[in-house]
Amino acid sequence: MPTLYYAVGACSLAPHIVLEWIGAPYEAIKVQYGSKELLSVNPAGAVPTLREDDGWLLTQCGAILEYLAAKHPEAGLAGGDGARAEAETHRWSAFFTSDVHASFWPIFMPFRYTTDDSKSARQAVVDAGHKLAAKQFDVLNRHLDGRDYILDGGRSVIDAYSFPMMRWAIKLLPGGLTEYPNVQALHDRIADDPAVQKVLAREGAR
Ligand SMILES: N[C@@H](CCC(=O)N[C@@H](CS)C(=O)NCC(=O)O)C(=O)O
Repeated sequence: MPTLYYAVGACSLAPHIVLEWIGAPYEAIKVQYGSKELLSVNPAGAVPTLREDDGWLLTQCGAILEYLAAKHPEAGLAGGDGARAEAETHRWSAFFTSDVHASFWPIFMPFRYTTDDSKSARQAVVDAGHKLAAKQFDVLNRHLDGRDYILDGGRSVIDAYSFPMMRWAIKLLPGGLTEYPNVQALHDRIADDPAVQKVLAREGAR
């Protein structure tokens, strides 16, 4: 049975949702950043980390999501078949890892992006993060025009990947998702899913 190490409301929410969608047995362990338990499975001290019964450890959210989709083809969460569908999955996985997630780092942890510890310098970093995140949600909003899900093959691991980030946007961006109605609609579609509500309740995520 796979074990997922997660932190409340973090990007690890995505594989947590996917494990629930798949419906096979799994264990989910809540960890604190910087804890010995987390460092013992991921020297980067980051979530998510997935451990299989034979001890194999997989880190990086996008890799975990694509692995789970490939391991459980019966769940139909890969976003479609064929070389182009696979490339689209990699493309959007990279978008969430490198473009969207990265735009939140200056907002969550401005001190990592400036050696000036004045309030105004830190606020400038947060503001830059807001701008960068807005650009990424605009890209996603345009892509979602006329679509229910991100990939052509229907609901996929990539929609799960978008979910924690849409939640961060609602809480942390000055206008939330109001300027991105297609993104808000995707958020609401996923949030309405009973499996997603179950995971949010288990995590105690607000
Ligand atoms: N590129 C990694 C980033 C993982 C990551 O940074 N996760 C955050 C939570 S959303 C974390 O664990 N942060 C703790 C830290 O950076 O100290 C991935 O996609 O898995």
